[in-house]
Amino acid sequence: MSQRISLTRFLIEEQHLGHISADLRQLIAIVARACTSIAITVSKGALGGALGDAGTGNIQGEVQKKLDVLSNEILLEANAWGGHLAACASEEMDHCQPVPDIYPRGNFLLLFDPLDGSSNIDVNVSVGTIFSVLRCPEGINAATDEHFLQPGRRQVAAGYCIYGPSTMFALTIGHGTHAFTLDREQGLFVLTQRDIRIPEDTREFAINMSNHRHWETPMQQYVDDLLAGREGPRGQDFNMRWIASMVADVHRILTRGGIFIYPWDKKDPSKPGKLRLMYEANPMGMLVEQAGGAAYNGRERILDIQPDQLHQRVPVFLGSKNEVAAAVRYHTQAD
Ligand code: P6P
Repeated sequence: MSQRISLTRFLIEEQHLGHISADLRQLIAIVARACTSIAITVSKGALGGALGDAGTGNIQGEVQKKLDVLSNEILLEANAWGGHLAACASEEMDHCQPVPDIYPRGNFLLLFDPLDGSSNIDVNVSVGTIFSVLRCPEGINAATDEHFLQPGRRQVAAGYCIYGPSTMFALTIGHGTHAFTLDREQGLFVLTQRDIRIPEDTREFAINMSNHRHWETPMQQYVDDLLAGREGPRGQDFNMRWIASMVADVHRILTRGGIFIYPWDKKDPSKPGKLRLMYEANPMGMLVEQAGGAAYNGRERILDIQPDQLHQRVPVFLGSKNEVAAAVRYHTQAD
């Protein structure tokens, strides 16, 4: 059997290559361990007593699931005492949370969606944790929301953990995108995909078609041309997938290519999109770009967007770079 490389060994080798510092290595290892705890809790399902609603809501106005709250607490507790972090920000918290005064603080900012797709939890569909790491600005000890407002190209690491038939941890530290599979018997992640490459072309798109009538015209035209298949302007047939769990849809795209789209729609014109920039679009955008794909908001590169709010939303087009370019062309030509 070829030599198994654990996440621990992978991170130490990346540190020896000068790709990451000891503190960032520790941060990623702690996040991965927290995800293992979440995986164990999620996999218990109804037997874990943590299904259903928490009876609370988050800043997005969304009902929180018990597992949303529990996953958030697991990540906060795991990252509090290590001395590698200045503050955390989460979809489940209105504002960022500095590391408690009783613990040493470090130079990184951690953002996460602790359990993305949690509406799928109660129907036993794959969900996941998404995380993003930024540097804390020099000289800042008590970070506030404004210190998190950095464009996605400033991320030093990004990843997700997908809780599916197997539990997998996808990671980039700016030198490719890699995936690890959880060996539950040994309680460690093992490298199973090094240097993932997304095919540049695809015949598979992922979108929630029920919103078609609410989209901008170029968005409708782009999808209508996909549906027209080989008789239409694209000259080939396309397949569709929509899991309604971003981590699962993105994992499929990292694994076999495709394009994932959550565009702006006029259901609520005040919202620029459904997905959140800082802890969904940015980390997924870095993972996809590092695997040779592209991530746009329909017109500009997601990682170049200068955030002005911690929980701001953004339209998302990501995946096989030639298909993302095609979708963007429909929008820029319409402009
Ligand atoms: P819809 C899950 O709630 C989520 O934030 C993403 O994981 C997913 O891609 C999207 O929303 C699904 O949205 O409108 O299809 O339910």
